[in-house]
Amino acid sequence: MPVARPETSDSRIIAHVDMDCFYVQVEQRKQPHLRGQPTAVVQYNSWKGGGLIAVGYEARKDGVKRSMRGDEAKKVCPQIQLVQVPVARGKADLTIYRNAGSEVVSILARKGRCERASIDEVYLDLTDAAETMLKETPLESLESIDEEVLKSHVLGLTLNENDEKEIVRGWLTRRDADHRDKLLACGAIIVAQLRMQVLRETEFTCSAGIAHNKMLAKLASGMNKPAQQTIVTSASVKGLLEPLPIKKMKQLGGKLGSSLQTDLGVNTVGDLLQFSEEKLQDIYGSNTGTWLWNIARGISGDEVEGRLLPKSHGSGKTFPGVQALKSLAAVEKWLKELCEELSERLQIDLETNKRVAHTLTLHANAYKSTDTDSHKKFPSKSCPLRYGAGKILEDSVNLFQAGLREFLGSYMSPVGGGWGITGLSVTASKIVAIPSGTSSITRYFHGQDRFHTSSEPSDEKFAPKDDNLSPSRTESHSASHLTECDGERTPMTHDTSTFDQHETACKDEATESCLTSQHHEPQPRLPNIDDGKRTYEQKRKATKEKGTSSILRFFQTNTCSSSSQETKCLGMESESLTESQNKVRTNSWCYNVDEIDQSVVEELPPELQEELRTWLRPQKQAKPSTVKRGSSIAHYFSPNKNQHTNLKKS
Ligand code: DCP
Repeated sequence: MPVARPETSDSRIIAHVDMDCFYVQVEQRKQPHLRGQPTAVVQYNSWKGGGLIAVGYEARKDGVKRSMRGDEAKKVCPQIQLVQVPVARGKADLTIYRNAGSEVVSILARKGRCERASIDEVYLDLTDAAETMLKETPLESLESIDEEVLKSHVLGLTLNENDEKEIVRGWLTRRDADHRDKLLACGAIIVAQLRMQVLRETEFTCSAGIAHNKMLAKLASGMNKPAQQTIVTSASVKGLLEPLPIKKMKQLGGKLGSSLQTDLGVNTVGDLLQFSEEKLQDIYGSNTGTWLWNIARGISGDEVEGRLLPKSHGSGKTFPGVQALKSLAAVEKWLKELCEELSERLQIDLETNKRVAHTLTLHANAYKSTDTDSHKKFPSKSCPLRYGAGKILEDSVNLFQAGLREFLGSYMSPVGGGWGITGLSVTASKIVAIPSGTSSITRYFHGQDRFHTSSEPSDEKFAPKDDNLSPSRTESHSASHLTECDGERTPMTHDTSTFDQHETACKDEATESCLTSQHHEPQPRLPNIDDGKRTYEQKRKATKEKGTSSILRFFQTNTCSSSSQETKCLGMESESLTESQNKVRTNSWCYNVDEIDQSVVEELPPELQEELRTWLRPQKQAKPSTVKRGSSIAHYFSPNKNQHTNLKKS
């Protein structure tokens, strides 16, 4: 459930920066003749022209929407340019978009703490930069203010059509402004500079919200698009929040929001204001009650995490209609593709960023042809991650089989048909950095020794990748540690989330369904620590000789085949656990939804995204279409800038 975090300061300056029609911009940069043309990016699946996944603003003017397929888009906008996403391994390859996002992040991170929230969204904490600017340059003495700043939308400011910019200038330079508003003004100047820098260096436009916390900044960034920025003053918070449908608030898109609607008759944030904190605490518990009371007043203490890299990696594909996979062989074939892609990305992350992932999760969408229980979902399954495409595949297949058995129930045979898979994804999460040098690996192995020999919580700081030491090879995962994820994404009490709040896989006790893990034959070999140490010593020696790319090589040399003696990463049926194995259960491997990066979800096919988003709260807030004023940036690349088509009037 959501957790209330007190504001560390009510004078923080937080920005949320969101790229405009991102994939379209990436394609337009690649193919400049598309600039200024109505353009959309479509999925690789060409059925009915392919599903639109990004729509440029010129096409939006003509009524093209993301929910359309290419054929429909052509009907409403015959001149539309449809660009197919790049394809690799029979599925969309999002590498260029991911890399383009990284380019932007590297620029935005120059002025303050930066959190990459999705493939095209970033939070910035600009408090220090704004404070410094204010100290150095009193705003009232500013002589020239950049056009881009003057075009800011200041919520709550009454504008006169004729001199909008002068009114904004007046607001920015007010002598009698309170400290918080002055900091916001500095934040607006900094964000405008950053956005212009992004444009100069990457040719991409973006929009931004500037506020005193993440929640408000995020709400504002989509209010005036494309290529504009919106400032949320303290005085405007009430007016901004009150009319907002409760379901549009982050973390209220799911069951908690539904409960507020049905149980309390709360439909807008304003409705929530009628309830006292005590009343909300009585109903939803003290943390969630306080959190609800706070968000209704625009209070949110979530910190911007300093994180420029994705929190997880995922690879997925859908198999709609007749393409549904109906045999284990077909599933394995596709899992191979997905796992190879995932493995490649893990290797790149390891090589480039010296980071390793701990957890592998398999998610699937499935149906039973003789379904009496049509609402039952295929349970997501997780296990410790072992490096190497072969091992990831092996573990994924096992996770799949365990999920399928559970999905079908005991009365149906997994091999007997009668089921179909319409979506598959594999995700690597719980990614941590390895401190440079082999000493980190040493520490890792020490941690792993403890992991296997005591019931104390393991040192999971370093990734378990050695065959003999990998928990995936040696651990059985208890019922309470492999978590079935079904339902709303809800916050947790510890601070690890990519997206402001902190979640567990399962919303509440009622919906939590934790799975018994299952080992398959052959029975597991218990960990042989000596083997592990020996292996490590060999590797250490070898890598020392090989030089500085040791970490990568180390893992690569550990990605060879798995022996038939190997323990599968899936747990055993609980009744088959030995006492010692049960003992290991206390070293939990708990899969948490907050280990999944929203950007990873966005990279999955839409059907899988939809499914996953039932337990990952929605990232995109409502984007009111009342765009009032134009943007010079928006027309930067217009083939005929003189026409100056005002996109916002569309
Ligand atoms: N995306 C996707 N599938 C979806 C939603 C989005 O593949 N169902 C991809 C394409 C988008 C990118 O993610 O370009 C970012 O998504 P946004 O929701 O931020 O939308 P856009 O950036 O396209 O447009 P906007 O300017 O409205 O933010």
